[in-house]
Amino acid sequence: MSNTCEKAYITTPIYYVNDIAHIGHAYTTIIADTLARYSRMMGMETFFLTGTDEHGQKIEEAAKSRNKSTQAYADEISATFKTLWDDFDISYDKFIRTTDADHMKGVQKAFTDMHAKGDIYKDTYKGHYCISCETFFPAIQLVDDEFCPECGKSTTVVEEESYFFRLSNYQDKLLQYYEDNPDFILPRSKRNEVIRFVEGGLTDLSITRTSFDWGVKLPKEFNDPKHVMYVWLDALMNYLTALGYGTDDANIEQWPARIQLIGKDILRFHAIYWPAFLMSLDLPLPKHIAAHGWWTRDGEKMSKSKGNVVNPREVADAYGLDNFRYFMLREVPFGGDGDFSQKALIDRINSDLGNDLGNLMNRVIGMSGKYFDGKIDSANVAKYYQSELDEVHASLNKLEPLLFEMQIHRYLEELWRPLTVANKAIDMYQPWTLMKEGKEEEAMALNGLIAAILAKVSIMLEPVMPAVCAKISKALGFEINNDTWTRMAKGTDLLEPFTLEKIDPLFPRIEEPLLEQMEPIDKKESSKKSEKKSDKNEDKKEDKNEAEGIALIGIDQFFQTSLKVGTVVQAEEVPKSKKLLLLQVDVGEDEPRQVVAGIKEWYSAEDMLNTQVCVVANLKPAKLMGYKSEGMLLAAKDEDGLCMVRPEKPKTAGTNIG
Ligand code: ME8
Repeated sequence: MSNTCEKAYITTPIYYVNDIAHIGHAYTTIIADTLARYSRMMGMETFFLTGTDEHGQKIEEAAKSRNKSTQAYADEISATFKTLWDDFDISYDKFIRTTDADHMKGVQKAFTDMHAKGDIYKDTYKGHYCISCETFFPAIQLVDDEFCPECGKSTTVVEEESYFFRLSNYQDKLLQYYEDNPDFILPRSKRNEVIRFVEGGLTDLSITRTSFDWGVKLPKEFNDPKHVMYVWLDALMNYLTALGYGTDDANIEQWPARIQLIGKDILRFHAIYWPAFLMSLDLPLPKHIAAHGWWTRDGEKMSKSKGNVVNPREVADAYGLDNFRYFMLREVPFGGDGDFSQKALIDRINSDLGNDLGNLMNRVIGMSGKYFDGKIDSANVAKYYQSELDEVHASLNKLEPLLFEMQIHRYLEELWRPLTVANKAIDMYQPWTLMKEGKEEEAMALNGLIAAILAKVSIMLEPVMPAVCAKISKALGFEINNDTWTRMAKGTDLLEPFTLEKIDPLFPRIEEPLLEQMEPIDKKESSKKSEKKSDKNEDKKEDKNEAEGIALIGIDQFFQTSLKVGTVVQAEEVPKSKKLLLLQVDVGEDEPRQVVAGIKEWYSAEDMLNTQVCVVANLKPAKLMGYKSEGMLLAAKDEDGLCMVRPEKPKTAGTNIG
């Protein structure tokens, strides 16, 4: 029985077929799969879309370099994605390919409709094009006048006749939309980036190419056969054509999407171009565009040339698919970057899964087997353990919003609380003591409590770890479905009396990395090796840093921090605070930033006014004593007190430091 009939259309990006899938692709797909599974469990009409993006120069060139026809090459790589998702039991409802005939028809219809609306015109385009990113960049954005600012590869100058989409017409409408729908872009920290970009001014978008022909042709009525569609127009439209847009409209009522998952690399396309296209087509916008962060491997960017790309199939085969899913979703706050290492994965498996969940299952199997022939009866749980039940239900009630606000790591964190309650209850009430004291009813109720907690947790964990949770629920004599979700996870029902089935340990302990060739260079190893280096000074420096606990970072990690010169244009005390000053700091933007600084013990508001400071300008905003703080000031503090770090000579507000 379903208690809701809302629709949930959930999408992943469609992946380029220029390469096979790695853990980044698996991450996006696993998050989407988790959301789709949860939506189905709660009775929503769910449609989950994934697929492959197969047009464009990049694919044409990848095929050529392998001496294959472009279509044959696209077929081959697309199939590797599909097989991987099938082997991973990804619960997609449709796998779309942009070479599907229906998709191409839909893209042509969109082109015709946008043109009829007056949003498409023909002109000449001259610009620097990056084939790898399939994007034009203005000259000022290029690195050393030539290289792509996104991927660093060489760009080519392209001058060609092109059709343009009037993106500039949508600048105000987009800004209004972001303002009216603060949750459109998740996480919210990413929203500001997009707003700033749009505020910077949108130029019209070139949406056709004549320099190659592996793409969707213009509709016949345009009589312009040398043009093919820009891959991003083609690709973004997949979210609509998958529902039948432009052909049979079979599932079109699924639109708008509830959540469109993407990596942060393609946020601009999804949060600016895509809504503008939809506005032009008079269609509603998706509820959320959710952008996750980037996975690295042992701290380094993954790339084929470095040979450090993590193959998701290899990891899942070695460590278990569900364990891999849990690790990816638990390890990184959504939106943040994550690092893959076998050590981190093993820690999660042994600790969260083995110690907390698996061990609890073993304990309840052991206790019920020893004292009650495996029988479990929940009749008296509430009589003896109401406060534990209340605690468990309070945690469970917090979960659902966390999932749909894309705080999946917090969802899992909160879901672990009931397990702590259960483990604590066993330690505190000690079933063996209860039995010795002849309190059988109480001991049985304790078993009932533990089994019920395991059942409730397994229901809510099922979307993340479907196979493991199926094993748990089978052992506990129930099935995970909309009915049990409603009664036991959302509601307070406990398990019907049942006989516990013995199962093998769910998470055998892992003592060492299971994938030899993936073994990261161990720190000790690297310092051993470095002893052999002739440059001993270099070694000493490294050793010193390590001894002082200073982690070494690469220059690109340093440049992830935006440091700017700021001028304090207003300063006052935060009422009732001994430590805080409220500053307005000009960092060269339209408006000064508000910064709450804990410096009042050393600087008065007057001291700070009209002085220059160094500001960390890309920190997530935080609230301090109810005041929003949009940056941090650099200062140095020792036993003599604190002093601000300032430019030696006055500098224009907003000047970059680095
Ligand atoms: O961009 N960490 O396709 P793509 C995390 N075809 N996620 C990663 C990742 C990493 N290291 N590497 C890739 C395209 N991803 C277009 C999309 S949609 C209309 C068209 C994930 O094959 C992440 O989701 O380059 C990213 O957005 C996606 O793969 C890009 O896949």
